[in-house]
Amino acid sequence: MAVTAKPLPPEMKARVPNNLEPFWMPFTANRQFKAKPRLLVGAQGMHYLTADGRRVLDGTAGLWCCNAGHSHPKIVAAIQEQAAEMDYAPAFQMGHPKVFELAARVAALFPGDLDHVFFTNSGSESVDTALKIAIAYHRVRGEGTRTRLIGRERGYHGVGFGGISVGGIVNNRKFFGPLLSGVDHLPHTFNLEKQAFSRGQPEWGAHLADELERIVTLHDASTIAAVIVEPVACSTGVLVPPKGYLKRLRDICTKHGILLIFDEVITGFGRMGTSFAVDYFDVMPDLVTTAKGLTSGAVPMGAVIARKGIYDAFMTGPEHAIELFHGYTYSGHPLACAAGLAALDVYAEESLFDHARSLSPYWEQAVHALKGLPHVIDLRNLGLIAAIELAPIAGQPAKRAFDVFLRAYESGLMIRTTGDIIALSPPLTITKGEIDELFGKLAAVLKATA
Ligand code: PXG
Repeated sequence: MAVTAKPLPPEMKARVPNNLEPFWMPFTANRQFKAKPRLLVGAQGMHYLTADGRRVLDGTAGLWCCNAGHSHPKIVAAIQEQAAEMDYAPAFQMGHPKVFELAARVAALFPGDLDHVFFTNSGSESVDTALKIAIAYHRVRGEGTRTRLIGRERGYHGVGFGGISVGGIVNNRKFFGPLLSGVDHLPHTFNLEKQAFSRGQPEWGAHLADELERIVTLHDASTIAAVIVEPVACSTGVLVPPKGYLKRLRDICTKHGILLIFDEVITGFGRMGTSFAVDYFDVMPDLVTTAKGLTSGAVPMGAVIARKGIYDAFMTGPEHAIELFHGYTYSGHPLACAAGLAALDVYAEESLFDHARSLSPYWEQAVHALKGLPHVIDLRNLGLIAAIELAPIAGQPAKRAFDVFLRAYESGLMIRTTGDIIALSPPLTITKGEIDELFGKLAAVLKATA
């Protein structure tokens, strides 16, 4: 489909800034961007509208977050109404109805006794919150020696000091000093030789969970508070867990009294075709971190979901005493709660998680049809997530994928890249026709890329 440049309506033109310098852009090549900006001025459903008047198909749900599609009228109305009714309510020692309602609705989406919900404003805050809860949980139960945290290589858990400490991305770590002490890492689960072009979960690699036994032997279980992993490691290029791997991690954690934290900031709220990866893999963690899809990206919000036993362990001592010394000014912000409630309504009313599940075989076919195209050395998929790994240009890592990103954007398609890996994660509202369009555009760009 040709992308035609339409003149922008005057009210949108007025929004295009004339000075790009003051804004220090996050995780962005600032100088490249400011020399050739890519400004988005509108979003509707599956598309962005660019400042030069083009419609761009959103292959990434913003940054893996706009699961209900953009500017959904129901979510928009809920935010507008809430802003007019009550802008803010103190988060400490006060409450408002919607925060309790949203907590109950979120908890109801989880199986078993994942019953209690602590609100944050981002995935990074959710991760720091979960790590702190894990350490404090052991302490309030009289096991204060359990302070170590175990993450995983190639894990992404946001950018707080906790998240980068347990995370496994060298560039996110090496500039920022010694980080948290007492952290160790599991090996990541990706092996190109053994897993290339796996459809869904790879057969090879469950044994890598046993590395946790080695770490426990090294440090002793009595020093370890928690293990945190993304059920599917998304940001570092969609590393799909080998069959049986997560269950094995669960068993080892249980055996040693270690809490298991699933970071579901991306995998939550339908991305896998189930409510959460917890359901998809049928593995029960002790804590779950979420954000992004909780409000369909419309207002910043995160949440940590804790099993009943964890919450209950804190509910001791005098009744007037604060049980957990942690929280944010904007925990459970009314606008975020309104957006969250509306997003959950939309997910249910439009059966978006089921829609994602029923589309995922079609998605898988479309992903793997790219096999044989120039530079493609691996294809990976699960739920409505995919990665296309490209061979790097010799001596210029990440350059080829970035070129593909720029060309795709010019051709009317938004993708994400990390290193030489392209990641895709469209809004869950995508149709078969739009999947065809997405992969058609991407294939054309790959063919045209040196
Ligand atoms: N945990 C996980 C698993 C994430 O994916 C965070 C925590 C941090 O969330 P906040 O809201 O603090 O950013 C994330 C965020 C990408 C990309 O393109 C991924 C994220 C954020 C931005 C870009 O892979 N993941």
